[in-house]
Amino acid sequence: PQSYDVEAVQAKWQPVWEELEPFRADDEVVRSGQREKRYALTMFPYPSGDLHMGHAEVTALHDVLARYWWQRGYEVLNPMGWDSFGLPAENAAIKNDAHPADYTYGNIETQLESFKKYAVSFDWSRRFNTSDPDYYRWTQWLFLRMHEQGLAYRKNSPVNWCPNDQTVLANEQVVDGACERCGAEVTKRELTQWYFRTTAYAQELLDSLDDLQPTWSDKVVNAQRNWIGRSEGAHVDFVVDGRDEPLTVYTTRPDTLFGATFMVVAADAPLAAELVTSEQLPALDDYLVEVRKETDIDRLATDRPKTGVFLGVHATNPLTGEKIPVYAADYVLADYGTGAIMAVPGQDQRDWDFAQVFDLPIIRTVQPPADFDGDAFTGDGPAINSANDEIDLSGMGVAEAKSTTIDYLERQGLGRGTVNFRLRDWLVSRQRYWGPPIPIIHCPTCGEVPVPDDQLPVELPELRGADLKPKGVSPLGGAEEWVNVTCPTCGGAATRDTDTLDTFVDSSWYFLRYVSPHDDTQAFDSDLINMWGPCDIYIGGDEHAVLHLLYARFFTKALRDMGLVSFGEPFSAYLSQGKVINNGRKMSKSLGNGVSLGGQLAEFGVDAVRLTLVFASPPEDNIDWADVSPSGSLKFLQRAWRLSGDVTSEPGAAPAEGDVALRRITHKTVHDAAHLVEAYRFNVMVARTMELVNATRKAIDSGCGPADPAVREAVEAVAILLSLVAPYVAEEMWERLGHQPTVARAGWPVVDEALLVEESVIAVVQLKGKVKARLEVSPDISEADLEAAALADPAVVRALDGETVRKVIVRAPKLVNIVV
Ligand code: ANZ
Ligand code: ZN
Repeated sequence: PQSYDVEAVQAKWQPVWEELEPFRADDEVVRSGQREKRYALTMFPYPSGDLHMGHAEVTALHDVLARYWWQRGYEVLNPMGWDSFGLPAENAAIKNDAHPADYTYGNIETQLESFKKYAVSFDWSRRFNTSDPDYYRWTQWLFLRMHEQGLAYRKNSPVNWCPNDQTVLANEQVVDGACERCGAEVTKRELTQWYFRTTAYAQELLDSLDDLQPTWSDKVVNAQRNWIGRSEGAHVDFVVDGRDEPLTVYTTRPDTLFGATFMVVAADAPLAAELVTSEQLPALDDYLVEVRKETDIDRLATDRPKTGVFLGVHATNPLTGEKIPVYAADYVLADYGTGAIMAVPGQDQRDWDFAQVFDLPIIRTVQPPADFDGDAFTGDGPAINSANDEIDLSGMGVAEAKSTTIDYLERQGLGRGTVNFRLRDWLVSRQRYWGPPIPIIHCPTCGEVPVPDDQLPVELPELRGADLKPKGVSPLGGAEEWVNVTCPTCGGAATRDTDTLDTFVDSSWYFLRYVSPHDDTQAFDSDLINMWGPCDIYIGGDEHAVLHLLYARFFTKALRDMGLVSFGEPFSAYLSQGKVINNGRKMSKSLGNGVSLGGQLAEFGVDAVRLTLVFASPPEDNIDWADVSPSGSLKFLQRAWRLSGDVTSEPGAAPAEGDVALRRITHKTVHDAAHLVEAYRFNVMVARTMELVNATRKAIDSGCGPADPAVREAVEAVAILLSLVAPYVAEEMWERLGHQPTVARAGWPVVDEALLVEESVIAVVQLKGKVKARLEVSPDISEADLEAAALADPAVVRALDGETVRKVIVRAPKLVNIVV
C-alpha cells in the first residue's frame, strides 16, 4: 500500500504501550549506578476543559527531549499530574453549575485520555492531583514546617483585593493594576492574612540567578531580577518635633539630603495615623477614603496630579537643620521601604510636582547641564548647595556624594547604608473554597495553634449544594461543624482558620512529590529527590516566568535549609516555549480564531500534529497555525513509512557491506541530530530527518537498491529519529522492519566516526586538452567554487601565461576544462 491508516495505527499501538510501560522510571536502576538519571519536567495543567493546542505544543516539545534521553540510555523520570485546586477550576465549576470536585475530576479523566492518545512518554504510575487529600495533606504539612521556621506568619496590612473574584491576590497576581485571572481592576483592603516570608531569601534568589544562566533564558532571568528589584541606598533618621522615635525614611539618593525640603508618609500607613495632630485628623480620614480606592499603579504613576494632607508636624533635616513639614500622600506606598520618604523636589519629579501644588521650597543639589530646561534633574552631575560645617559634597558626582553621605550619617548615628528589595512577602491565604484549608486553629486562650501533624489532612468539607460564589469571606466559615473544634493545646472551644491556600502553594513543591507519589509517611522521600533532582529540564510558558518559578525556587531553598533536600535550585535548565497563535493573533473566543486540538487530531492524526508543532519553528518562537501545514507533515510521514516497506534485507544485515555514500549521510544525520536535540533545535533535527528520508528514497529508486544493507540502516535510523516526534508511525515502521516493540527504547544508533570524516575527490584541470593540475576538493563543491579554485591554481596560471580565457567548462566535482 501507498499509505497507512492513521486511526488504525493509533488504535493498534496505544494498548501495546500501556502493556509494556516503557517509560516507567526505575529508582533501582539509578541507585545502583546502572544508568544515569534525567528528570524531565513540564508544567502540569489546570483541569479546566480538555487539552488545547498550547498543551499539545509544550508536551510535543518536551517529549522530544524526554524520549531522546531514553534512547541515549538514561533512566528518565518524566511525570505528569494535575494542578487541580485553585481559582481557575473553581470559577469554571461555578460557571458550569457544578461542584468543583465533580467538575475537576471529570476534566482530569478527559485530559488523561487525551494525553495517552497524544502518546507523551509520561510515567503514569506517578500521577497525582493537588486536590487529592493524599497530596494536600503534605501541602499542609509543609505549611506547618514553614510556620515553625517563622517562614509562614499572619499580619494585618493593606492587601490587593479583586472585587470580582472577591479574594485577596499576591503582588505577583496583579498585572498592570488588574487581576491576573479575570482582568478586574484591583483595589486595596486592610486585612489579616497569611504570608510566606519570601523576602528572607531575596538576596539568595537574586544571587543564584547568575548560576542559572545560560540554561535559563535571559528573558526569564531578567524578569526575576526585576521582580526581586534590589536597590542600594540608606535609611535616614529624622527627628520629629514632639516625638521620641525618629521618622526613618528609605532613600536611594542619600546624596540629595541637603535638598530634602519636606517629608511624605504613605497616607494609609499606621505611621500617618500616629503622626497626625488632632486638628489634621479629620482631613486625613477624608483623604484616606479616596486613597483606598486607588491601585498601586495609579499611585506610583508620575503623570497624576499630586494630592496629600499636611499632618500638622515638622521634622528637622539632619544636614541643614531646617524644619521641614510632614505630609501624608498617596504617591508613597505603605508597604515599600519604611512607608515614608524624604522629598527632594530638585531631583525627583514626583516630589517636584507635589512641591508645586503645596508651594514648598525647591533646592537643587545636583547641577544640571547648561542646556537642561526640565523640572527635577535626575541625572549625574556635580553636587551644589550641599555643604555645612562638617560635610562638604560640593563638586562630587552622585556616586561619590552618596558614599560620603552614608559614611557621615553612620558616623553620626543618623542613618545607615542599606539594601532594599521590591520583592514582598507572598500572600498565601485565599477567601475561597477550592484549596487546602490552612491547618491552623484559633484558640481564644492559646492563639494560633498548628493542627498536630497526625491530624492532617484537614479535609475540605464537601459543602454540596452550598453557594460557593465569591463573597469576600471564605465559604468554609459557613461549615459550622467543621469550623468549631477543640483546641489541641488546652482542649477549650476553638475555631479552624477558614481560608485556603493559594494554588501556587500547591505547585511550589509538586516536582518533589513525583519521586514518591504514593508515600503516606512523608511529603517526599529525601533520598530519592536528592537522587533524581534537580530537574534537568523544565519546559513551560512565559506567563510563569515570575510567579511560579520564583515560588518554587523559594520553597526549594527553604526546604534545603530544613535539611529536606540537598539542592537549592529546583530547575537546572528552563525552556519557555512560544505560543500557538492563528492568523497572527492569540487564539481567543472573541476573535473566533481558535483551533481545536481535537479537530486537528481527528483530521491529521497525532503524529502529524506533533510533527507540525515541533517542525514549525525554534521552541521559543510563536507558531502561527495559519502558516503551517499538518497535511504536509502527514505526507512526509507517509513517505517515511513507505521506506520501511521497501527494505528487503533481513534484520541484522551487516551495514558495513552497504553503500558508503548513503551510510555517510545516515551517520552524519544521526550525529548532528544528537547535537541539535541537546541544543533544543528540534525543528532543525526534523529538517535533517526529512533530508535523510529523501536520500534514502533516492538510494532505493536510483542508487544502491532496496536490498543494500545501508538502506536498512538508514530506514532504522529514520524510525528512531522519528520516535522522538511521531511515536505511532515510528513504531509501525519498526515493526515492518522486523523488530519487536518498542522503538522508543531501541537505543540511539551508534555513530561510526570514520564515516563522518569529510571525503575528498580529485578534480582534474585541463587546458588545450592537456592535464595541467589536480585539485583535492570536497565531493559537493559547487561549480563556481571549483572554477575559481582551478583558475587560481599556480600551475594553471603559469600554463595560461596571460592568454585570455574564452570559456570554462566545469563538471563538478571532477573536471574543469579551460578554453582559450
Ligand atoms: C529621596 C530621593 C531623591 C529619592 C531623588 C529618589 C530620587 P527604588 O529605586 O524603587 O527602591 N521611595 C522610598 N520609599 C517609597 C515608598 N514607600 N513609596 C514610594 N516611593 C518611595 O526607589 C527608592 C526611592 O523611591 C527612594 O529614594 C524614595 O525617594 C522613593 F532624587 O529618596 B528617594
Ligand atoms: Zn487553646
